[in-house]
Amino acid sequence: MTDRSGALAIISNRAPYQLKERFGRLSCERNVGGLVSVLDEMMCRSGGTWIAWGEGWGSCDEVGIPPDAPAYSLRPVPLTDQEVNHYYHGFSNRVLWPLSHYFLDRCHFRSEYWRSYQAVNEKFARAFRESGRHHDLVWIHDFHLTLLPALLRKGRPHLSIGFFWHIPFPASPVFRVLPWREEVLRGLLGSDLIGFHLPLHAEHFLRCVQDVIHTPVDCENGSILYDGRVIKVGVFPVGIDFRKWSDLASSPIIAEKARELREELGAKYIILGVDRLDYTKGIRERLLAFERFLEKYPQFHGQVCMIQTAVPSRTRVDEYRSLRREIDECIGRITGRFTARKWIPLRYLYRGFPIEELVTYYLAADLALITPLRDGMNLVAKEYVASRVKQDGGLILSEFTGAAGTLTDAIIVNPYDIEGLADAIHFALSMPDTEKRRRMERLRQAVKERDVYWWCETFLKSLAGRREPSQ
Ligand code: ADQ
Repeated sequence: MTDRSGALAIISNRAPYQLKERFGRLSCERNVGGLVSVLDEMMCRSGGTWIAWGEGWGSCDEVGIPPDAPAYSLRPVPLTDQEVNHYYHGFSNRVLWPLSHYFLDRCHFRSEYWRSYQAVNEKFARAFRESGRHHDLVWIHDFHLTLLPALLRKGRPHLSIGFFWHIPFPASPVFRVLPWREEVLRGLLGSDLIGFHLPLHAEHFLRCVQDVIHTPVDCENGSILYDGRVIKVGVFPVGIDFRKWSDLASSPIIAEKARELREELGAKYIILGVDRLDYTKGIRERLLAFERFLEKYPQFHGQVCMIQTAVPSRTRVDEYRSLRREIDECIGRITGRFTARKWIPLRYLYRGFPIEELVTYYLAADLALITPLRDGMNLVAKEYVASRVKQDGGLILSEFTGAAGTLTDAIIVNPYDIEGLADAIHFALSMPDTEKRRRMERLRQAVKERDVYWWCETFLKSLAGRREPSQ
C-alpha cells in the first residue's frame, strides 16, 4: 500500500471489531463489511490508531489489533444511551442522513440531537488527544463526525486531516435548510482534504461553502481558501475488493450452491434485490415495478422469480420500523395476488448473510435490480458485477447512485418511474446473450480498475501530498 511517512489515525463512528464475552473471557470479533475489513487490513500493515464508538467495551480504553499479534491500537469511545439516541439515531440518522438523501420530510431538526452531536464529536476529539501517540495523518470517515476536523485542528494546526463523505452531498438549496449548516461546514473545513464519490457531490459542497460561509472557492480546481489554508476537495469513488468477490464466485462449491438454488426456485429467470432496509434504497418502488411487470407481461408468469433480501438496519428509529411494515404489506399483496400452485413469483429474506451466501445469490441471479432513490455509491452493484465471473447476467441501476457514474454499461433507470422500471425489467430479460456479455465485460473492467485498494491508496497519497515539508 501507499508509502507514507508518519503514523496514521483512522476515526469512524463504527469500530472494525466488536468486543464479545465468551465463557467469561473477552474476545475481539471482526465486523464484517467490505470497507471496514480493507481499512483494517491496511492498518495492520501500517500501524497507528483507530478511534471509533465502542459498543460494549466497558472500561477497556485501548486494545491491540489483531489481538494475537497487535499491529495497531483500537481506542473505543464509549457512548451513553442518551448519546446513542441523540447523536447516532437522532442527529446522524434523523437529520443528516435524510437531508443528504433529499428526504426533507423525514428530517427531525431537534436541538437536543444537535447538542449531543456536538458533545460526541468533542468526545472523539478527546479520545484522539488522549491516545498519547504522535500521528501525522488523520483520516475521518463520514457524516457522523463533521465537527471533528475543526476540533482536531485547534490543538494541532499542522496535522494533516482527511475527511471522506460516504453519502451524497445535497445541493445548496437543500443543505441550507439545516439549522446548523454553518457549524457543520466550518467543522468540515478543519480538514486539508475532503473526499466525495462523485464530482456532483464535490460541486454541491463547494457551492454550499460559497453560499453559507461566503468564502472564495475554486470550483474548477476543487479548492477553498479558508482561515489562511487551502483545502482540497477531491473525487474518490469507492470500490470493492474485486479479487475477493471474483475468487469466491469462481469457487466450485459456490457455483454448485448457486446451481442448487436455481433448481430449488424452479424459475427460468431470477431477479435479485439486495439492500439494507432503508427508505433511500427504493425497495418499495422496486416491488411496485415488479408487480407492474407481472401485470403488463403475463407471458413471464411461471417463469420469473424475484428474490428481495433486506438486512435489518437502524431498527430503533421509527421511520425504519414503519418502512419494514410497509415492505411486509407490499410483499404480502404481490405474493397473494400472483402466487399459483406451482409458482412463487417473489421471495423475501429479511436477514443478513455471510459473504459466501451473498455471492451464491449474486451468482444464481439473471438480473440484479439496484434501484436506490439516492445513494452515495452502492457497493452491492459492484459486488454483483465482480461475482459474474462468466461475464453474464444483467444489471439495472438507478441513475441516482454514485455507481451509475462509472457503471455506464448497466441499464440505467429512474427508480421513481414505476412504468419505466417495469419495461426495463422486460428489456433486460429479453436482451440477447451477446449484448449481456458485451455489457458485463465492460462493467467488470470498470469495477476491477478502481477497486477499494485503489481508493485507499489515492486518497491517502493525496492527503500525504498536502503535508508541508517543513513540518
Ligand atoms: P450503505 O448505505 O450501507 O453504505 P452499500 O454501499 O450498498 O450501502 O453497502 C451495503 C453493504 O451491505 C454491501 O457491502 C453488502 O454486501 C452488504 N449487505 C447488503 N445486504 C446484505 C445481507 N442481507 N447480508 C449481508 N450483507 C449485506 C454507505 C453509503 C453508500 C456507499 C457506502 C460506502 O450509503 O452509498 O456506497 O457507504 O461508501
